Amino acid sequence: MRSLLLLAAIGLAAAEDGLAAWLRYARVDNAKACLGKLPSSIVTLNATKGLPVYTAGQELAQGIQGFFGKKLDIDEHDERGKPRNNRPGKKSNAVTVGTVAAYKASNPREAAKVPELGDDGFYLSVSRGNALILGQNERGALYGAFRWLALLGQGNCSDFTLASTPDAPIRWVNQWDNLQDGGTHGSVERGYGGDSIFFWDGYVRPDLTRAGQYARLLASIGLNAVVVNNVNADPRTLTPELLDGLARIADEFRPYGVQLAMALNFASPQTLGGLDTFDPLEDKVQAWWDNITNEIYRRIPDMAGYLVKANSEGQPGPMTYNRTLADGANMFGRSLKPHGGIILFRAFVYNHQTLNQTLDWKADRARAAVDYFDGLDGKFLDNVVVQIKYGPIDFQVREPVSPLFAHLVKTPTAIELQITQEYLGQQAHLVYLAPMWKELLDFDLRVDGKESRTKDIISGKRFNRKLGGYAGVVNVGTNTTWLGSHLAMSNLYAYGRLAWDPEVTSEGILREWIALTFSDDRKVIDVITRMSMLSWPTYENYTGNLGVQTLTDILLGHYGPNPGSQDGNPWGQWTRADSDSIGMDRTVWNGTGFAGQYPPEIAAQYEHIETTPDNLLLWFHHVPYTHVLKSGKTVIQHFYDAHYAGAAVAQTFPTLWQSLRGRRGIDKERYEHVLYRLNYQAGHALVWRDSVNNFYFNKSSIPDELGRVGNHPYRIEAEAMTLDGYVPYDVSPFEAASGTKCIVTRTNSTRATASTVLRNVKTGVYDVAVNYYDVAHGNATWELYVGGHRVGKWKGDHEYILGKAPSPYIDGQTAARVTFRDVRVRKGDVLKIVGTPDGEEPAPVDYVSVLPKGIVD
Ligand code: GCV
Repeated sequence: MRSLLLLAAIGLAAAEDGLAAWLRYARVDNAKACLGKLPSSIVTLNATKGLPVYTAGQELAQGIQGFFGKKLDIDEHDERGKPRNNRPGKKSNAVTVGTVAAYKASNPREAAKVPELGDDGFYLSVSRGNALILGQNERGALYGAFRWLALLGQGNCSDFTLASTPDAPIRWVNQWDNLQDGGTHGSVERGYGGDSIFFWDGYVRPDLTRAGQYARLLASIGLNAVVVNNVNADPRTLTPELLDGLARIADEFRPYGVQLAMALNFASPQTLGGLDTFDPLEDKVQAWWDNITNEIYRRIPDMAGYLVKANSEGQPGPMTYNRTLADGANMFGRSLKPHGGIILFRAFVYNHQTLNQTLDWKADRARAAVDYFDGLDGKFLDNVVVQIKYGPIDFQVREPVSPLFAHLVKTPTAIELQITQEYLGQQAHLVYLAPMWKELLDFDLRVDGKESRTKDIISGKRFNRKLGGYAGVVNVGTNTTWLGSHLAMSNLYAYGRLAWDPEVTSEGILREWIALTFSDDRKVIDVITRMSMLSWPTYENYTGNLGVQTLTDILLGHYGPNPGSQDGNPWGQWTRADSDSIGMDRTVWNGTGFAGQYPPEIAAQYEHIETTPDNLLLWFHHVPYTHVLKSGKTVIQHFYDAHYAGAAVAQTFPTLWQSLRGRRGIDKERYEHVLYRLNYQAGHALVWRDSVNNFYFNKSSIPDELGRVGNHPYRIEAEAMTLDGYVPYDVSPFEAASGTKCIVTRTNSTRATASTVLRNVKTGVYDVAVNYYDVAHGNATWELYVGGHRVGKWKGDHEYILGKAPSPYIDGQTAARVTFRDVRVRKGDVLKIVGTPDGEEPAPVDYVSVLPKGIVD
């Protein structure tokens, strides 16, 4: 008790590890004010243990107890409305939860007043201590219960009535989980939150507790299916042992109304089945898929369906046999049809080996989806849905909406969003993505000259289609934070909320998520909202402007800066930057013709520089660096300014976060976790800023009008210091090091020092920043001394802490900064860095900045 009082006194909540995410059910601030308005019992209508209505009852009990400290009994009623557990039914003050059908059976007169609900929809009516939560189906009831709990958790216990049906039937999650660690890019491809929660060592994990907890989170935001394995699918997924394991995962999902779906390898009939072909038009291939599909449904009768990546990035597909993508997709459609399953067939089809930038000005990966699907609209079976990445390339910081959405009029489509931040900071940078998704969903493609917003195309409204919706690549892992960072979970929350209702605002979603994840303390909500709403434009500013794409290392981890890696390879994420000009000419009159893939009004807009928005200029046009934007700046000056502006905003994030220390809901564990990442982000934003600016300054030779680029008066380059055991090292790419060089220890067992006399520094108090490289496969130690005093010591352990793609190279992926505040420095002091290498990490140092108060460089 004493320690509790103490915790309350110092304002720190008990430590939290993030596992419960937004379902913490923590006590609300005005709990007392709500007590009189709450029901006294829960009545579940025709609930079966292990199915969603039963779960809804449990969640309501748990939630109300957590939020308000009020314990409710659950009275289970059967299909005729009779109490099952022999407790007399409560006459008043109850929350009743069930399906509309069950309610009709027991209460036909009242049920007639319930409005018509669509699939998965719910009706929620709260009035004077009574609540009625009805689902169009079982999971609809659970969605309704979670919605009410989300409101209660924000201290909203007022009376209201709400009927809500999701905007689209497909609200799926894609996990890119490999069966084995060391599969494509580790245990979860592009996953930054640890190993797969489903698979280990080639099998389904024996303990699937996390799978159930994951389903709970997903159901609470209205998501209804999970593709559990990587789209780069392993044919072994279809072996009997794995199928038995998948059935166990489906069992964990079922109480939450979440269905299991699977990614398939197109060549499985050959590689696994032993056939001499996987040609989709061969009867024996169809028979093989029919048979395996029957096997799956025997084990998992409610399986949602399949997801297939074909003829893309080395994956097999129908085009291997000169068959169309529709031939391929329909083969699965036929097998699934008798079971009511659907096939999501990806539009991410392109050849990453043949595009040639030098020989062909018109070559363009962005064209691939529309080109490959050309002529196929109307040729797909009615249980085939084409899953389209939001942009034509690959989850970049800014892309125009894929034009394929406008071409498939008779074919249902789903938008593929990426919650895992592959090109967007990999959860080590705060980037709240809802504002970007909203822009994409709201975009009007003007098909046939009529309003045709992406959200209305995928929901089926625009072209009168029944199927369609959302697929979110989430890639959670075994980390208790799920995604690798507490703040990144706002993206998962937003994904679910938008897939249910794309009209909700990015900020509204955020405020709700913060209240449930941390607390409804006004300042907590305001500060996290402010940081998060700034974060996408900030990230865009320091990573890739004017539609040039995220200028990351596309050949390695997709994480740090490496603008040069975009060009000169067949991956087709080109910028075509040379010494005078930059950008992809995608016009019809002179370029790749991609602009012409849009309906006429949009095509005309993108065809001309004057009507192309600045933020997509370099996506559509190749222009000189001196081209003047609508803003009045030149392209190159915009680059410089945006990178300085973005990095400057990132410096404010740690300070904003620190202002929340000790506030309600900001426990020590999460506080430190978030602060560590925001500090790291602030440092890495400077790495991004300088790398990209140096790269284009070097290419264009056009100086920054404000004289900042290449001019860093507070820096001491490590290679210019007195070295003992350290040697200079040429960093590649050159722009990832200040002055193109860093220092590394002579051998991987040499303890080394770099020192310098601070002759030009006036005596005073400074922030001292050290830029270094934290590479994988080693745990080097650095110590910083000023005037004989040790200022600090740190380790090269980001690979264990940050979750981002690990890299063994000294480059923009591994460049990092550590800052020591308020260091007393006397003119003439010796500044010394002692590096102790470990493993493959040679304690690399780039530079030291001795910064007067208020300056960051
Ligand atoms: C699963 C990008 C990613 C790949 C991913 C691919 C896809 O290229 O880098 O890791 O593969 O997209 O979406 O299929």
